[in-house]
Amino acid sequence: MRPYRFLFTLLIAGAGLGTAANAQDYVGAGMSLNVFFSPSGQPFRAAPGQPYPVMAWFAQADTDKDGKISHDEFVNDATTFFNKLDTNHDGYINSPENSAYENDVAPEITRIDPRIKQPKNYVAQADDSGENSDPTAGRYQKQIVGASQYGMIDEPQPIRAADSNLDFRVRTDEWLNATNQRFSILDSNQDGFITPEELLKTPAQFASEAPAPGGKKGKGDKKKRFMGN
Ligand SMILES: [Ca+2]
Ligand SMILES: [Ca+2]
Ligand SMILES: [Ca+2]
Repeated sequence: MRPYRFLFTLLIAGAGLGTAANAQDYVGAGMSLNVFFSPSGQPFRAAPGQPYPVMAWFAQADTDKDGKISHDEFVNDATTFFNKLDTNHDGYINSPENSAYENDVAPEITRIDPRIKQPKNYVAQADDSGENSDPTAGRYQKQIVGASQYGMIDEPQPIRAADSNLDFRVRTDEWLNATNQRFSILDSNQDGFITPEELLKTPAQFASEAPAPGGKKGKGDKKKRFMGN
């Protein structure tokens, strides 16, 4: 898969995502604002005020506990998640299985996190046809939506992003290709391992660490408002 094709897939994968939400919408629906999405799109949630749960994913993937994620460990982690989503075990994530991912496994991706500062001039995500995706020809920045809000890689919908032949289902080899690309992006020094130092902060992680907007109400108020405690 050539890089530009991958990027095109990422762009259209964002279609349909992104409903503005209040922080209250997350409460009681099994969702959390303190959430990290693994590179495969698996959500890791933590209670408000707890450390950002990126290391929960890291610990899960680092099965030999040597403090770094090897390529094999990364692929195994991605494969385990694929098999979890492939509920009928036919080797594909089909449309109903993808819908189950969006609605039940990772409902956070259908909301827009109110804490995340969006680009001032953003262009809407592409529609399902993939046509007219950016009438501004790249002059405006893309909105941060879907899993991109909680992930280290800008992929609004990591399952559909892997659907490189655009037939609305993800085969195991497509998933492996996407997984290998993701590993390459994250292993920034290309030594074959992802170390804690190579982890990138997610937009939600930045937002949760940012000072309160306007600075008038102070940090405590922001925490109260957005973290629900
Ligand atoms: Ca390891
Ligand atoms: Ca299936
Ligand atoms: Ca590395």
